Amino acid sequence: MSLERTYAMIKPDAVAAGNSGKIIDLIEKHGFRIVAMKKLRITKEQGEAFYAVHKERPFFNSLVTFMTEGPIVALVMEREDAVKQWRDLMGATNPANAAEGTVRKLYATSIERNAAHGSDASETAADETRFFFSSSELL
Ligand code: 3AN
Repeated sequence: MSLERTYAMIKPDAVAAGNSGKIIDLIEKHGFRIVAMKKLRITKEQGEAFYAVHKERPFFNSLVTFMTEGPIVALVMEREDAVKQWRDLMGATNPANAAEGTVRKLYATSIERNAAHGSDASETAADETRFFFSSSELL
């Protein structure tokens, strides 16, 4: 299988709790190459645009408020089967259902404050990457 890229975020809860380094360590230990990485604070407008697919969901406003409450770490990462491998390493959306050893089992505190984001498909990963990074930042 060929190399694939995915887009990841370490969410404000995990950054504030001082867990970003541990999550980056897990990412590298699982064979991902970090292509790009930066710490930033998402604006309300960016949050609404990024999560536009969830606009009609009851948790939309709360999700945008959470994602803008403090800095995140945005990453582009590469390995074989990257989209699925990162989603497996993150674990289930609800940490109550997340497998042992996953990022969300280790560091999430609720279905909303769930420590990490991962693209759901290669095409989404490309869109989400463009949202946060210019091509010259992909190394
Ligand atoms: P995932 O991040 O596992 O792909 P999505 O895309 O269904 O899950 O949800 C995006 C984000 O919305 C989640 N990471 C979580 O922060 C939030 N979220 C999802 N479902 C709920 C829910 N039922 N209540 C509150 N927040 C939710």
